[in-house]
Amino acid sequence: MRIDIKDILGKWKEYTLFNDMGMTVSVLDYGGIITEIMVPDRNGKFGNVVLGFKNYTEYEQNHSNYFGAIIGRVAGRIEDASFEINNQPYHLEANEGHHQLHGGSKGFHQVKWSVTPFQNKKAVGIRLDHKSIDGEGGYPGNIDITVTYTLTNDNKLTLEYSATSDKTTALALTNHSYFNLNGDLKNTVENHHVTIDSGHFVELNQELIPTGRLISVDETSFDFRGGRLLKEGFEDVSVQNKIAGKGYDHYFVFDHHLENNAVVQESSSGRIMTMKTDQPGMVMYTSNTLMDGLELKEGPSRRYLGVCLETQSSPASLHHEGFPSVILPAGECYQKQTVFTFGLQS
Ligand code: FUC
Repeated sequence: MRIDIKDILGKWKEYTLFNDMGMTVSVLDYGGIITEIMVPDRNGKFGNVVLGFKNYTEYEQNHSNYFGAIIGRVAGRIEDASFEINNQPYHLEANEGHHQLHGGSKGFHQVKWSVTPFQNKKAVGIRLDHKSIDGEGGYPGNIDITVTYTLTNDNKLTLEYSATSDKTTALALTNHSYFNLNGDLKNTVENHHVTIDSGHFVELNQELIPTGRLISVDETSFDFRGGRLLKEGFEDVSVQNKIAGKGYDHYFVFDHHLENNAVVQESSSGRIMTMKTDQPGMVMYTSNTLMDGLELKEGPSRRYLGVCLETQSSPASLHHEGFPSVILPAGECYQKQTVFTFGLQS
């Protein structure tokens, strides 16, 4: 195992983690962005399984896709860019209509994190630290945040998030990697077979804001408990698939009935990715609104090119009862982890 460090544009660093199986994970200090993950297909040929820009300047200039980045303070959409804690109102920057998306325009995806690489017998990784100041972007509390990326020889990539705030605040961190198990963007994710341990998802209105209702996945294209191809949702005529731009952009609440919270499989390459987390749910976004023609590492972007599994609590909890809370009480430790394991179909 080892870590390579590359200078990027004279202002950032890219850390590439290598395990003994040949798997690599590359991460920028800017945004904590995962720029590349190389894993083998069933013939032992390595390919990149995440979307990333060809030119690094694009990460700064074109951040509305949040490729691979750490998202915060609150991932997802906050209705009317405001919320209350103990009757105290907080007003945030509205960066999508009158709502806030993914922490606003100066969210954690735009921060240069301070990075400490580490290596021991079992693992190689980096620790990213950032301090967000009380009142920043309208959010209360000085928060110290640490995100750790760890790679082990069983092809597991573990993302750990920890934080503490000196005031009660809202916090929901996630990573916004777009996975494509074909490798090197050979195809869209329409033939990705996905299993999700979830019997309910959050209903969205036309502005993609949660209505406050949880819908049962029974008899819908949102029932991934037995596995299904993503294209079934791309082609489905249901209102919820259409609202999301003909696909998925919804929060799924986990049932904890299955071994993994999610499994993604792609049969032509034979690649499988399993995901396990202690988060209560995730947004699955299938790049329904990804624009054409961005210059990515292996070719131009297009719709449905990646699938994001954004493990997190739900910002809907700020305005409605019955959703996993994003409130972090003062002095308490926020501690979450998500593990992505890469393997091959048997
Ligand atoms: C996801 C979605 C949004 C948005 C963004 C790029 O997290 O929830 O709709 O398009 O990513």
